[in-house]
Amino acid sequence: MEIKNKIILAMDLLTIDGALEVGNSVINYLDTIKIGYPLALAEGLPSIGLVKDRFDCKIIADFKVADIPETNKKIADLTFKAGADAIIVHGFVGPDSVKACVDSAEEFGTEVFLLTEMSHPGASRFLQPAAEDIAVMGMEMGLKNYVAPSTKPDRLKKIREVVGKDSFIISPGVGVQGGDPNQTLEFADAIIVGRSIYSSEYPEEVVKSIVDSIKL
Ligand code: 3DU
Repeated sequence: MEIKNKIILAMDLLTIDGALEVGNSVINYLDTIKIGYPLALAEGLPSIGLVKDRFDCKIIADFKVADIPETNKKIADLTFKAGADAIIVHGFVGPDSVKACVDSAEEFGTEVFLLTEMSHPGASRFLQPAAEDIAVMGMEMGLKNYVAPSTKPDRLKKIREVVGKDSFIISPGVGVQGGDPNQTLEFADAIIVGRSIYSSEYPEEVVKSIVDSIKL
């Protein structure tokens, strides 16, 4: 996926009006927006199409899909029907569950991002020990897109080693969670930033300063 300025906005606002307002002020600097449960549950699945149409941008649906294959397929189908260009899928549920989302993406001409490891401290208990194996599974399945944490550069580096230089890694946790843009981009292809941007009084200035600081 081509991502302008290597930055993805995590649009975790609870109103579509708020999302459109933030989007308006930053859209000159980015072309990819991540929509997850906060906005989709608050304003419904149509918020995906609304944001996409308003800003003519790509939407990554962060639904961290983690169910049995049959249910995963239904979730992915509905998400892509709503206009998402990509969906984030948990890897720990195993290859059959992930494949159900891949099958859906193939039908819609969209993409799957495989979530390997998460950025919060608690992820070290269960997900971290499995993360490299999850990445290996992704490679065995021929997947190209991965999600790995910016808050743990050593872990991000490990995941990059497993998936190789030709895979595409997007990395959440930059900003409020402590991840650094340039350190993250040593191993990731794009950073995901949420609160640092949308909670700021001046979202445009924040995005501009991140983009300026990134060594593209
Ligand atoms: O911490 P921020 O406000 O910049 O938002 C980070 C976003 O990325 C947010 O949507 C969160 O749900 C998502 N995310 C992680 O933060 C960490 C992960 O491992 C996976 C997704």
